Amino acid sequence: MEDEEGPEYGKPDFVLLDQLTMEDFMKNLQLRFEKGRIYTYIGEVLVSVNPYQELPLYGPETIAKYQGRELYERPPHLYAVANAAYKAMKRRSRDTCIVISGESGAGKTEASKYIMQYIAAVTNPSQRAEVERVKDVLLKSTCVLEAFGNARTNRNHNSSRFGKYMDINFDFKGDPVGGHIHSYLLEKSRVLKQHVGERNFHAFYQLLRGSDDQVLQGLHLERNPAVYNFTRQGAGLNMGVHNALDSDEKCHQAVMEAMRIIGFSPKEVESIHRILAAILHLGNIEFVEMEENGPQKGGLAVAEEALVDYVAELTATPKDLVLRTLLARTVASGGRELIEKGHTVAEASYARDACAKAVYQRLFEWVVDRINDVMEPRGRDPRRDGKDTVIGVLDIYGFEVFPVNSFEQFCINYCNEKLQQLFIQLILKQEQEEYEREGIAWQSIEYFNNATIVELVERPHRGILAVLDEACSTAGPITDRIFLQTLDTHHRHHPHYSSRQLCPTDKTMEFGRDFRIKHYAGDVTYSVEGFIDKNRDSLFQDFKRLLYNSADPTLRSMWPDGQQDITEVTKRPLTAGTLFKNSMVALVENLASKEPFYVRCIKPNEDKVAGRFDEAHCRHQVAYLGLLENVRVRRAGFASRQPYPRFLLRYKMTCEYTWPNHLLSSDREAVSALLEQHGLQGDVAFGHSKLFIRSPRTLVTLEQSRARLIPIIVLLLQKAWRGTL
Ligand code: AOV
Ligand code: MG
Repeated sequence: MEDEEGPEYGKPDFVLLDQLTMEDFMKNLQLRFEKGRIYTYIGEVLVSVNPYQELPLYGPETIAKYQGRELYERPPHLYAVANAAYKAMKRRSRDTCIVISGESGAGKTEASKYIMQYIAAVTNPSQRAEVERVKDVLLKSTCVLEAFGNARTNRNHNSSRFGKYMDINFDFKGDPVGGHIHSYLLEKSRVLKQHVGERNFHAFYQLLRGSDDQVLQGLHLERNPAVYNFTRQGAGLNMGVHNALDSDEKCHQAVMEAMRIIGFSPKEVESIHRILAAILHLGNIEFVEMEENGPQKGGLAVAEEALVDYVAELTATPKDLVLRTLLARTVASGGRELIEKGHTVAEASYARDACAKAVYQRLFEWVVDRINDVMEPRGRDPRRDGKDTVIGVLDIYGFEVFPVNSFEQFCINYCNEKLQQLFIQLILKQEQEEYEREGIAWQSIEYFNNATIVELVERPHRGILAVLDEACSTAGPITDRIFLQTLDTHHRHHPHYSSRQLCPTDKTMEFGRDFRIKHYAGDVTYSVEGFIDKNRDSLFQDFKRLLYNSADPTLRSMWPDGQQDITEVTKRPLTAGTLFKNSMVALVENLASKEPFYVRCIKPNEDKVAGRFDEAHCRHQVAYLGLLENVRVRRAGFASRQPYPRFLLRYKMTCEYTWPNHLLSSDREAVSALLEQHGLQGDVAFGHSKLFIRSPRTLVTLEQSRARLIPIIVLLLQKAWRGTL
């Protein structure tokens, strides 16, 4: 591999560095980046630096170069990792997963797309129609999900505002036969409000800028996003996405086409557009208090009734009901008696916003479900077809810090802590524990374990999420401020927690508003404003019932819980934080049950500038990602380990003492004899139950030897079978 590129391109694997210091690591990373070599290995882990420019790295000829090869045969590339995960799955019929991590804008989503592109390109050589259909849906789903789940932020013009884990199912031939997407906590507060320089979800601007005049007229929309409260902040901004589809208009066309290919019906697409339009109109509705001695006796009214007409028309619900739902709520007063309680202006505005967020969230989830329906493996019978195997691809929102960070950043950063914890468990900890268990001589390596930060967030009773839940379940006016005080009491001695109350001299935090977590990737100050409300995430039942009664079957299907009568809605639903925590725990369990491959993405500079390598910025990421420790563990350790019987099963034909069966006293002896015959015994260590192989070269040698012999063995077996031997 090194020879193929020459030393002027640096070391393709950090394990090969002559000396392992941060300086050497950074020099190699920078040298390679500047020569357009954005990928480098640490063993099987791929380190990737975002080039912020199109590089000629992803054509069909490159795909062909990696197809079917071993990881170490070619220069480092995402395709090699995709191929390795694919081969490992096929070879051992084991589920694998590719975990892509790195901070916001580091290139995770782009990486996940290249991985999918690779898998699509190398599968289904026989062009089976059903497999082609599944591949089309897999590829096109990204475009649709990005429209509804991505937005321009100050850290990334195409930032994923939801987490995505996608399983691809393969049949025994290794062809994709289906898939499933899990989405995690969409940042729905963005529907209402965006920071300066940011935008709402792409879908809104695509609809406004990309639709025909006639379509817009039907939706009562004006083309200019500055007309709507929800898109006003980002109205002057374009998508700013760095790809060929750099405008909302072009993206709109692409999304429409993708939806058609996936199988959204024209009626469904129309419903989607109507829902988006209804949200925009809803955002412009304002409330006014009527005069005390006027005809309405101090009641509430909407400032512009036409907007209510539009919302009613677009959601296919009765206008008077929409109006009533906006102005009042139904409450059960003792027993089963229902009374209508009028809102104040503040309550009505709050309810309107909660409704807009919820409608968008349900729309997003419905789109995901719809894609899942289409990708559901069809007509599969495990008895006839064997069990499907799976490759999971995880592309989640990256660690992020904004000038003001809220509940959403808290969840996103907690998610990144969980993934870092998984990396530590699988790559740093288990590796060392296994050496110990197997009695392999080993010098232990220090690393920072972020388990304590994960605990701070998710520990039962005292963890931040538990304290928040308690605040949410307390009756009466509990405030965000009181929540903060409780946190302070519980965590005043925690090394990763602080607040202004606990550090009165630290002027970078505000009294009664901020707390700070020292995350593995850096310090983040969170403002508690809105934490309780966002965690509670409640919506008046009246809205649910209204939308459930819509005459539009698509919209109606998004609100099954609208069926319930208000008197039946007694059970407190799980909070947003707890739901998120549960989904993270399940995700990590799922990933840990699969054979993992890692892509560690690095953002080269804060300004999204092509080719600029900001050393300090990159060094910080290398440090917190634990990459140096990763190399150390890898260097002192072994590239591969295999239980003796499995090793023999695969390679016994390469040695006369082990083929077809060995007569030695143990499998371990047999493995030793085999390696000796190949002259490879110097590169391995013998554990109690497993063989540890130091360099990947050894595996390549064995694989090549096996590949040479297989055709001969097949021939011999065929002859024996025909009785001609
Ligand atoms: P992210 O997924 O890691 O951030 P993206 O994958 O969206 O980051 O990458 C951000 C931008 O960097 C893309 O829109 C491209 O312009 C550019 N980019 C990334 N990878 C490449 C590549 N291999 N070649 C060329 N340009 C690239 V976030 O979703 O914000 O965490 O929540
Ligand atoms: Mg992303």
